[in-house]
Amino acid sequence: MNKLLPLLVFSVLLLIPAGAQNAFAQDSPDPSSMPPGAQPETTGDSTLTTSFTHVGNVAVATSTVAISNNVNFAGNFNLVIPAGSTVIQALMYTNSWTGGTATATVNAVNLGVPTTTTDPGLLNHITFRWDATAANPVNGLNPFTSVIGGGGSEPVYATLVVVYSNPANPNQQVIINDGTEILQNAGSTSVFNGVKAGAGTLEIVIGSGDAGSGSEEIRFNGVTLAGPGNIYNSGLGAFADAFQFPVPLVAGANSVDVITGPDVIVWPVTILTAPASIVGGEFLPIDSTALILAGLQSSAIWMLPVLAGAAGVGAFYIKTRMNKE
Ligand SMILES: [Ca+2]
Ligand SMILES: [Ca+2]
Repeated sequence: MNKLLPLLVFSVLLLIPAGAQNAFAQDSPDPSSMPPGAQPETTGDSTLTTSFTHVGNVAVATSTVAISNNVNFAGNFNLVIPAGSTVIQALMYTNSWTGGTATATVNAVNLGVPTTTTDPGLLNHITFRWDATAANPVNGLNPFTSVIGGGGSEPVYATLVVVYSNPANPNQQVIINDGTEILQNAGSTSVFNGVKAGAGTLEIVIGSGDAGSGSEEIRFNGVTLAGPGNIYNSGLGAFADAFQFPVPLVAGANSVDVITGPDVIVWPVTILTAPASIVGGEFLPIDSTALILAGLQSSAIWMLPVLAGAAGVGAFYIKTRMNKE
């Protein structure tokens, strides 16, 4: 028996903060660069979880820049954002291997106080994440600065993730999983829930990968996308890598495995763009684990963007099937 509970929820977009964790990496599997007493975390104990899910005519633009341990750095995020787009959310990430604090600007806008996450196995490693939406990222170059202080050191990457809407986009969902996962001789699995079967795009940012080592691999739903071999190799410069893969999606949960050998890495953010949410008038499942709807904890949550009003304000029609068949 299914019982349908309709809800009408108005929202500019669906921003679903779940239990966010952020992850980052270290510039090397070289314990000499670790703080006294700290050891490289060797297990997949801090998997990235879904922090935000956007649904609608959305897409994502990302840019990662290698920082090479400079605690006072500047650079440019180079984004590809089509004309006619509206920025919905921007997030900037960077890291420190030794605690401390961080400030940042994008397009000369001070981003304020970041949220932070750590890996339980290496608490001195901090991932800083700023809401950079107010910096209004644009197509092309977006200058940024960051200063790591308070004893922090060894930032290895800076990443800007921009979710934008554009009428030319298909109806999609952009799922952002983040946190702080440090790995050595280990792998970690991050899961995207509520996905519709079809073709998607997976993005992965890795810090602290060195040109050496092997046994490094990326898998999606158990299928190898890269490696095994040396794939975290400071491809963007010391010490950052970014990957983008087309991926076949299955309905429901889809998983990405990041695996490393002796090379210590940090994994702070991974993003899946997938088709959403309506086909043939049927409601397709949205990330039910990330949805926080007061009192609605059912087996499945169905959602339909209903209309778009002025200034891009959208409406979402949400139904919940309370009882399993
Ligand atoms: Ca870990
Ligand atoms: Ca490597």
